[in-house]
Amino acid sequence: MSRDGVSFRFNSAIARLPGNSVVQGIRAEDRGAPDLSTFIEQHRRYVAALEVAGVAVTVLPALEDYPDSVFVEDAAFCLPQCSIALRPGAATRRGEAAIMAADLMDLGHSVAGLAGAGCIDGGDILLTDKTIMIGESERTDAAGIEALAVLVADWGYTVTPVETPAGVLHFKSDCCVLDSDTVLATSRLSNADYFADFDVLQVPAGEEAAANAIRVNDKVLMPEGFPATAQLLRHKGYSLVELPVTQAALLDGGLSCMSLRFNH
Ligand code: CIR
Repeated sequence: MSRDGVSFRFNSAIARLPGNSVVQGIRAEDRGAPDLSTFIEQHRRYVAALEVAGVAVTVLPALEDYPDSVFVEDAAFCLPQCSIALRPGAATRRGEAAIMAADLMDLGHSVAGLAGAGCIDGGDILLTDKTIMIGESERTDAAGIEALAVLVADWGYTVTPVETPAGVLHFKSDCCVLDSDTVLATSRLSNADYFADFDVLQVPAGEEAAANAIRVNDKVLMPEGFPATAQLLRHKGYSLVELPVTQAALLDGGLSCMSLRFNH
């Protein structure tokens, strides 16, 4: 079933400020710790860009016990019908889900939990207008994918299990929705046949990190510093907002990870 716009038309979002502990965030390769004041400024610009795109953003306070909690997307998954508390695959992040579930309930969401003991990071969930693609990864396992598939079936959504490429943190590190029929993806994913039902714009070689972008209403928010990808998207008619995300990138994070976006 196609649900036009469910994957990119939003009126609300939740973000969380980075705290002092963000310097201890998980990273695959240590290229230095983020600088907190620069991170806060980049986060402020990110929230402002969401607002300009037409989204009311709730910014939650920092959680010092959870260094990676600025990456709110990994703790929950929001659909118009219900929000789902996830089970992040990294042990140091597991407790973020219960805190986010309580925050979502405070904001009036009904929140369901995953049955069983499977894990899912929200970064592996690509909501499209056709299906929900979920990448199995080092953080997301088959049991977690199945548990989420059972929950969302109640609202008529299908789940398509896929593989997050080896060495890539999350499925959405490498792709994003641009509209109901179009995705932006790196060659690692566009060659994998996952997007047979979509038109695929391939991220130019050397600019793979540009795939962690987000379509929000009539804007595409993308990381700055990727001119070939920006030119490709502009040529296709997308209205871009380029944002600095150097501090999140030091922790393998990007634009999609720093908000939960939904219609409420
Ligand atoms: C982590 O390794 O969990 C964080 N340092 C980065 C999480 C980024 N989240 C995302 O891509 N959805």
